[in-house]
Amino acid sequence: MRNFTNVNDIGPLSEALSKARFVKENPFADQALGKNKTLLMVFFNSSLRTRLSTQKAGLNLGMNVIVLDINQGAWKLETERGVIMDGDKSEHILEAIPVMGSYCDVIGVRSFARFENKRYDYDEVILNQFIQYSGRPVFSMEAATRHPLQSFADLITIEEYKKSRRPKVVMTWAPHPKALPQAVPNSFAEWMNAYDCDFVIAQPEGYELEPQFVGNARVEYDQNKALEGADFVYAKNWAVCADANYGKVMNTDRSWTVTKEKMALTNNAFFMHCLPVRRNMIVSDDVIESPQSLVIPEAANRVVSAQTVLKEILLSL
Ligand code: AN0
Ligand code: CP
Repeated sequence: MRNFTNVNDIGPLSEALSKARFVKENPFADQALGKNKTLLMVFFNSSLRTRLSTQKAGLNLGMNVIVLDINQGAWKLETERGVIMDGDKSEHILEAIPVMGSYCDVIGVRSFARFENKRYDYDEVILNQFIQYSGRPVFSMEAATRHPLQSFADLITIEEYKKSRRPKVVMTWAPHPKALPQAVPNSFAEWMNAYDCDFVIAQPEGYELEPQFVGNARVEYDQNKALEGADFVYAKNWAVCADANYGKVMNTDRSWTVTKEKMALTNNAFFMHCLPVRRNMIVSDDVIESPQSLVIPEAANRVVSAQTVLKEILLSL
């Protein structure tokens, strides 16, 4: 594997899961693999988990790790070609990317949807520029349309906790005051479609995701009905995806918050969320604090997904 941007890059999920199990049980088995190899992590947006877990994954593999926060101390980057740069941007991304590539062996990039232009976001312009111009393997640390390291960690967690061969997994939209990208729900849907489970997406009218991500999921507009018999409840907010109101918040209906009453409709489901989460908007205190809440082990598995992916990339160098 050279680049890791979506579910197809990792190969068959059963094999990816057994590689992840090995990494989890033997975190320091591959210390020699990363010796004298440098991982550069580039952040255009904030992060807690991705930053720490990916750094830890690189260290476990014996890599040197450097981190750049573009918006804190780096030059402001122009990303459009052909622009007369007489504004506040001091450097063009077309020089910055190959320069960054010259300082490392592998690059991770976090670059969220900007919600200015749907085509620009859904074409993954920034991530693809890194792939095209860095000369290095590139992996996504959440790009405009997907968050594959998160989805892989989610899958590892579901595999670890599932009680039946083919669990019912319900991804439910939940309210949030600010517009959030579709990357996490798109990506989770993409991975669940590739996995053997009964996958349902619960959402209000107007919050449809792009068909390429919905895949074979059952879309349900009645959250209570969707939750019936669920084994896993995966909550997430996302902003409107449709062209007309792209990136807008059209609904903050708190009846979609995941509460104890909602969880009572399920098959004693586990609760999942990628974090960060706003309590009592997305999920009530009692649900996220309950024994059924997997948010902490789910976040811990981010080291495992990142290390499994980095290991595959290092093996391909
Ligand atoms: C981001 C999102 O929803 O995509 C990152 C989640 C991992 N969340 C926020 O910006 C709050
Ligand atoms: N889940 C996740 O990616 O968290 P951060 O935004 O803190 O990295």
